[in-house]
Amino acid sequence: MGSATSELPAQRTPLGAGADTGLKIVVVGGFGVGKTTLVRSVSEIRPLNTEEVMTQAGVGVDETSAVASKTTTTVAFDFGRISLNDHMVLYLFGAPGQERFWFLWDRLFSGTLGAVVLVDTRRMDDSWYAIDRLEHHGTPFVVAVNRFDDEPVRHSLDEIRQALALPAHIPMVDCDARVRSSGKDVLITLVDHLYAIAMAQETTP
Ligand SMILES: Nc1nc2c(ncn2[C@@H]2O[C@H](COP(=O)(O)OP(=O)(O)OP(=O)(O)O)[C@@H](O)[C@H]2O)c(=O)[nH]1
Ligand SMILES: [Mg+2]
Repeated sequence: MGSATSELPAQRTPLGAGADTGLKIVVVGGFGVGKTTLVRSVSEIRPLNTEEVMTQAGVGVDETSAVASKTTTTVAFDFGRISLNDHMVLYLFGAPGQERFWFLWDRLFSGTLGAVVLVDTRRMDDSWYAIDRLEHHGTPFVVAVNRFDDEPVRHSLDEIRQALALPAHIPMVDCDARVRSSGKDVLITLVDHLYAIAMAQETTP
């Protein structure tokens, strides 16, 4: 046997240096809303992506009309990591968006503290399934509207809230999933929301 130990990778750093809280967060939403883009843009580690090239076989199965320039799709999940501060590290899981992979979602939700629902206003009804599943699991979430440049009309967050029938206490933010600082703001909104829920539970007798 060779000296296998010398080939072992460097020791794992479980959390960011000095961090003591790791939170599992999922990013969900319809097909092609930018989930992989968000995880990629905020992750500090090289994100794990399970992208596959879309082929002719998907024609008629996957709804690609609104995302014509898209050439790959997530077939399992994305994984990334970001330290929000010295104490808190988020583990990010991006769900696959195509309907035929939705059966993976319930597994992905296990142990999840909170979720980001990404919304594309050109295809708002694609978000309904994500919101329904999260409500069913009782998983707290925030809604981030990923603004694409070719939106025919720019709807306000209030209009989008109404269209999604979202209660007033669920935070909504605009974002550009391609921009790291914007993605990070979305995650901070979610952590603040989780913190507010935890505080409210603590003060309820
Ligand atoms: N113009 C614009 N393009 C974006 C934005 N966010 C993502 N994109 C592009 O939209 C395409 C789809 O993004 P993905 O991140 O693959 O979407 P996804 O939600 O992971 O897709 P699935 O996993 O297949 O459901 C990519 O080509 C991105 O570069 C955005 O905010 N603006
Ligand atoms: Mg993806």
